[in-house]
Amino acid sequence: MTTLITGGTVVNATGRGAADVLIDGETIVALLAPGSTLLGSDLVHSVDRVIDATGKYVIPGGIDAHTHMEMPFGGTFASDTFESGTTAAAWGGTTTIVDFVVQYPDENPLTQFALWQDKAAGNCAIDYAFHQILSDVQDSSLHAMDELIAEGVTSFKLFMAYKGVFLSDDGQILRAMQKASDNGAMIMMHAENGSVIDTLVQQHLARGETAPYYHGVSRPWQAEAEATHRAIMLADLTGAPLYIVHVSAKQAAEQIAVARDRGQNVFGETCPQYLYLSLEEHLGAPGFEGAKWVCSTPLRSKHEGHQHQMWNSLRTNDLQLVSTDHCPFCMKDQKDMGIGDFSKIPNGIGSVEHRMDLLYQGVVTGEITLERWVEICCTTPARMFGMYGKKGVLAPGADADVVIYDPNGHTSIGLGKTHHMAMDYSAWEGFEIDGHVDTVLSRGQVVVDGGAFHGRAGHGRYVPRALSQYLI
Ligand code: DUC
Ligand code: ZN
Ligand code: ZN
Repeated sequence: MTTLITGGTVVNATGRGAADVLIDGETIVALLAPGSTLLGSDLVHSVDRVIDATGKYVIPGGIDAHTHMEMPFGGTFASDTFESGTTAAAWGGTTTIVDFVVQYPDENPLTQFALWQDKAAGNCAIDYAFHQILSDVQDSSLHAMDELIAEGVTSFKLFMAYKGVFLSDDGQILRAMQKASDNGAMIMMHAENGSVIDTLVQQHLARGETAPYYHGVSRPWQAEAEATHRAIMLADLTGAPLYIVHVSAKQAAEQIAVARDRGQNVFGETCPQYLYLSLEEHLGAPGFEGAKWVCSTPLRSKHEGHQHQMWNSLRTNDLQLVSTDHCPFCMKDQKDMGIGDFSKIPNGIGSVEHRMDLLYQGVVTGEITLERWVEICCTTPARMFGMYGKKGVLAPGADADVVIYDPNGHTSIGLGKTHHMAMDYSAWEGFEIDGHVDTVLSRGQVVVDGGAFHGRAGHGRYVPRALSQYLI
């Protein structure tokens, strides 16, 4: 099957231009000047299928490098399965996810990896890869890191919070970092000071401050900035590369910038919720409504310049990419477990379907360029996590993961069910998007077109990843 996408403006991280994209089977074979002929024949009439992208942007498929489908967490499971979550991702122009294999203390990381492969196999509508969560790092976890790298899992998430669940202490973190500096793995860090947070949580609850708002207040920016600094110091000591996940505090972003200026291999992501949503307006919504936006790190105060700093850091490359931390829970029977005690609300927000649209708003409002949009949503995730070349770029030899984005289209994230995620609410209710995902191809297959879904569970393949292409 050959496909020609004609008439569009091709946008890569490196620039934009009028070009036609020629696809053979699953692979891009050429970017051509508009109207090109090949060996004398008119391409439009010799390919099997022509897709007209006139007036639209043609970009690499989005890569969401931080999702939690079916995650067992907070006494329940994230509500999106691999099938529903990857279908929703496709609707929103994301063609690859990197999900997290979960290992709780006493579980074997390799067994958990096999389990997650089983959960995902045959169920994904788009391609998928895995990071591995390591809790309570032990000798066995260190051995498993080498074996997992051979399986294409080249990044490991550690936690400085959630004591008794995920937390590793500084010595354990140090040992995992020493290992990573040997084998080239990327250490991903949930950087919040867990002990400080646990104490503040107990103090708020003892005062009867039980509403969702206090989730945010009990996880102050100082706890994030301090842990970020500590993680950076431990990485510096060991020489391990470090990637800070879900950065939300201005002061944490500043720590990353200082480390990078010193020449350290420290990277960071932020998420759409930290660019648009706030402690006061969302977590502080009346009654129990704020539970919709309970996630960690938490939404920050709108009065302290955090959102502004996130956009600045994305523009200046002090933060390199945007993932969602997609970890959806329904209000009914999930979030409502925390009525009367905010610490029992499962932590997470669902955004996998909206990331490309929400970040495109940064282009519309002048926060980032069109090319930077592609870079932070598609290209850098591929390079950061060892998939670039096949993923993250429109170029000969790359997988034909392509999004046709209409800058003149409109997307309403309305009240009620206007999304495809398995959630009974939307964290983005009421957002009006200037732009629209029109057509999505995953390895040459049209999976979304003209408001209809043409994909199928099982089309998505596991992507074994190389080491980060950001490192020498
Ligand atoms: N934060 C969340 O909000 N959910 C999943 C795990 C995490 O770190
Ligand atoms: Zn985390
Ligand atoms: Zn996460």
